[in-house]
Amino acid sequence: MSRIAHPGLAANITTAEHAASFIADGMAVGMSGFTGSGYPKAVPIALAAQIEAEHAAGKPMRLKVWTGASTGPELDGALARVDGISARLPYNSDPIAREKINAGEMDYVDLHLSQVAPLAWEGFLGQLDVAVIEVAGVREDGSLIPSTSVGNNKTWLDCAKRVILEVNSWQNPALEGMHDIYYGTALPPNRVPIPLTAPDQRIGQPTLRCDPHKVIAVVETNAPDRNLPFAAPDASARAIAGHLIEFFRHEVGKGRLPPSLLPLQSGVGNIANAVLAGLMTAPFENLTAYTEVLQDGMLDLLANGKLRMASCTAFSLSPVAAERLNADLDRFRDRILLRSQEISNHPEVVRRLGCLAMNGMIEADIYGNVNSTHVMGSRIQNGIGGSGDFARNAYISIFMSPSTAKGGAISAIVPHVSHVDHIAQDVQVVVTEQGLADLRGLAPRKRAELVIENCAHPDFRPMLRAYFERALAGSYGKQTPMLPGEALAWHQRFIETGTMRG
Ligand code: 0RQ
Repeated sequence: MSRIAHPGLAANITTAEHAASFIADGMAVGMSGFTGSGYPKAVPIALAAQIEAEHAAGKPMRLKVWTGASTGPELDGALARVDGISARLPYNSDPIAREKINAGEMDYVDLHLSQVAPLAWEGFLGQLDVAVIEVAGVREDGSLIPSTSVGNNKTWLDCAKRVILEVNSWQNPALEGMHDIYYGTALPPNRVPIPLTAPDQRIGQPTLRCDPHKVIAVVETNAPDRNLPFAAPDASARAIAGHLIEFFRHEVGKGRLPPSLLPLQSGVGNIANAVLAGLMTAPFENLTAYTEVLQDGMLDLLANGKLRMASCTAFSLSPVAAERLNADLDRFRDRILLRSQEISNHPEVVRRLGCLAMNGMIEADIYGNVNSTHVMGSRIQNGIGGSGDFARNAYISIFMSPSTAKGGAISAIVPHVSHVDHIAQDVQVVVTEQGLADLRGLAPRKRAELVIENCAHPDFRPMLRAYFERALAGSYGKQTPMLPGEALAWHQRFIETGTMRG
């Protein structure tokens, strides 16, 4: 049975190649997609072929590509490989695009994910020419059934001059009804409170609005989302999870957290997933999640009943977990809500609900400033994603990482971060496999002692102590002791010698 119940849109069905031919050099294209879910699978590949042909004919063709967050190899990978992206926002984890960005060949605008839609509405990002949006179906009235991510789809559909739809019949029809799309946002001075006071509350409608007159092409696909598998939690990830769960137990004991905790936010990556796995056997029941992505670990928590419900903007599931969810969607559909990313990550809502924000990091410094994005201060890894949306507004803001990287050559605890994403005020707890530093309410010198003693790897701890003592003695000021000439010497040493070890 056709997934396209609107007669006008059904008459617009065409090939991916024809749809792609509407996109021209210099255009800004808003694509669906968020952490490997719900991105268009056919038009970007056809577009890449078109770009390659244009380049072969000596003609320029590069696009500005806007998405929800990361996508799949058929989108970022395909377009980056043919040098088809001049500028990319707001989050990328594709290795080919990453190389182009780090080679200085592609502009990358790394934004807080909650802010992308408002920036577009405000006109600060410029004109959006075309939206290319994957949906699970089209209703008779022309409204769209979203697929496995919502991301910025509502905004791209509203702002774009023209729309191309991909209707993916691989997506489970039971997705219909799982989404909550809120149309109550307005720009200042007319902005009103977001009326959401609980993670499971619905404040919008299940479908996306779309003006059928803007739709220039509809392409039918049948292709899976392509998320990457997670690594099984190693000893280090399990230790991090253990420290964090012990911390939550302690906070419940002190009466600072309820026994069912507060809505969980868990970031991307293997460590975040391992922490969720750790919650499977932890003594907390009736958990909720108000988060950005629903990972394998959260699906397991939903399946075993520990997690009552999860609100997110996208699935970020391994292929095995995606198949599992797809095969058993009826079991989960009333307990998962997918929202637009300006709502899933909304600072006002995160603050109101009191989320427990748990995000990965590249490195933290002794004062608790956190670098989530840049290796050695200049090479982008992924992007800030939603970590800043949650960290600043969380009830407790937690950052976690193994204490070393690259086989022990790099310390994740450093004298000074080589790039700052989260200032010390936004970082309350730092966790490594070595231990946990609860920095709430502490002044900088106390924070430094705790981070060094609890979180640094024993191989690097003496070096950090020695630096801190020299800084205490020789610093220009004593509030946040620092030796500017030495503060980034560890990174410089790594760049020159391949190790931070002295
Ligand atoms: O590189 O793959 O080349 O070996 O960084 O590191 O240890 O696999 O950790 O998967 O948890 O990711 C911060 C990147 C951690 C992630 C980051 C290298 C390491 C490896 C990955 P290789 P791991 P994770 C909401 C929240 C920002 C977005 C965010 C991230 C690679 O958590 O992107 O939080 N966060 N969003 O070797 C040099 C160091 C390093 C280092 C790690 N100190 N120095 N390299 N690496 N630490 C969700 C969304 O926003 C979508």
